[in-house]
Amino acid sequence: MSLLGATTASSEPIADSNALHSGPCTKKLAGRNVTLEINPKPVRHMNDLSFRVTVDPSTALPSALLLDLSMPGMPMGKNQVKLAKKSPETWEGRGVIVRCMSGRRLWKATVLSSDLGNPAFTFDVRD
Ligand SMILES: [Cu+2]
Repeated sequence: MSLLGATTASSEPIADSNALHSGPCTKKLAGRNVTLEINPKPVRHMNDLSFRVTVDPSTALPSALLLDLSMPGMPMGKNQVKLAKKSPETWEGRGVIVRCMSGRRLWKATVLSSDLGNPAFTFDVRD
């Protein structure tokens, strides 16, 4: 069965940060600015991706952070990218986003850190 041309259900969540395709996206949480940048752009499936999280202020954070990649409302298997501290305020890691068999493209990247309030960024992934 081909899923090409499948229409998007109106109940499907909408990306809040297609800005990720053109530049970094920032959230203010727990008194800090948390910025996610994904390269190369646009973000595509099955591509070797670089994830960079910048935190300001960056005090009292661990030397590694975990970035959880998921699809809102759909179990896709665990996909977590370990982000290593590269400078006093940046953490970086590499990962791949698989193509969803349903044809949906909305993904969510959550920085798993209670210190940061677990900031989440949703974005569409291009073919
Ligand atoms: Cu999926």
